[in-house]
Amino acid sequence: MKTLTRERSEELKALCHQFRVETIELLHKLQTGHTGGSLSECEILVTLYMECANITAENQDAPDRDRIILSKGHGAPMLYRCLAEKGFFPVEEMQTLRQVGSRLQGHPNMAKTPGVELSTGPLGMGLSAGNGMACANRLMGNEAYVYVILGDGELDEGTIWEAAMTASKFKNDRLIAIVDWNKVQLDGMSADVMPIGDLAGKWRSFGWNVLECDGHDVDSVYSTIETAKELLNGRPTVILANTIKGKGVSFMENTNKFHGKAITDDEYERAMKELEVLR
Ligand SMILES: Cc1ncc(C[n+]2csc(CCOP(=O)(O)OP(=O)(O)O)c2C)c(N)n1
Ligand SMILES: [Mg+2]
Repeated sequence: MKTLTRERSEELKALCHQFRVETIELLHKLQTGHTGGSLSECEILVTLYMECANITAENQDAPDRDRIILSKGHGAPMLYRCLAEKGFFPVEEMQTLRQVGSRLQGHPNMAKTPGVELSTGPLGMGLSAGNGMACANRLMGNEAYVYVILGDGELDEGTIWEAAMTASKFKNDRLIAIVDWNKVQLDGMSADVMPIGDLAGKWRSFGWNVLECDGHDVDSVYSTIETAKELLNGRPTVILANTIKGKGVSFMENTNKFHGKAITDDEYERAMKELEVLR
């Protein structure tokens, strides 16, 4: 099993903490944006972009680059922060988030934003597109990986399961789906909105390899993604990443309340204290 060095692991953890703080600061300042899902996907995106995927601002047009699709497009703030870190655009541009004329819209737009592989926002689209990209890569002889980040609420969309069937039919074993499995969605707990049952068993029955990890532990996320990359057994792989919606700020955790609501001044101060920015 591949592991991060202690030093790199600490660097990634520090980056995650920094991105959490910056995301909350920005969304508070703007009084708009999706906080809960951004905090939830943080370690997944940071580990993927900074460590596992072959994606750089320099290779962004190379046909054999890896691709990351944020299918749960409302998690755009954390995606943009990672893209800025990779040099796709200046980090100062984050301040234009969700403003008219900005390249950084509320949901990712592949026509506007460097590094965005697919426009998303309507849930349920990313796996089908990722599947097509994986098929195209195989036809062209590219040994590139396609990563698709899905929300657990997003799995209620029927299109996900059509794509799941199709990916296994086409034996796309360089297609890796990662479920941000925080068990919460927009208007409640996922189990209440639409009980999905045995999630691992469902994916397995659709012909996928299933791995599980702690989605807030960069070491666990890294090792599991690297394991998924090496499976190459004719099946696509899904990683069920156990996460917490709103991770990092106690009163934002495990609730749908901070799915997309403006952060008040009081909430902001309490959050910054918890994150040890304010004392
Ligand atoms: C097709 C579609 N239906 C409804 C919505 C509205 N919507 C935006 S986010 C969301 C909940 C998503 O929950 P989940 O996938 O679990 O995301 P996370 O918990 O990571 O924020 C919904 C219903 C949408 N964007 N697209
Ligand atoms: Mg969710």
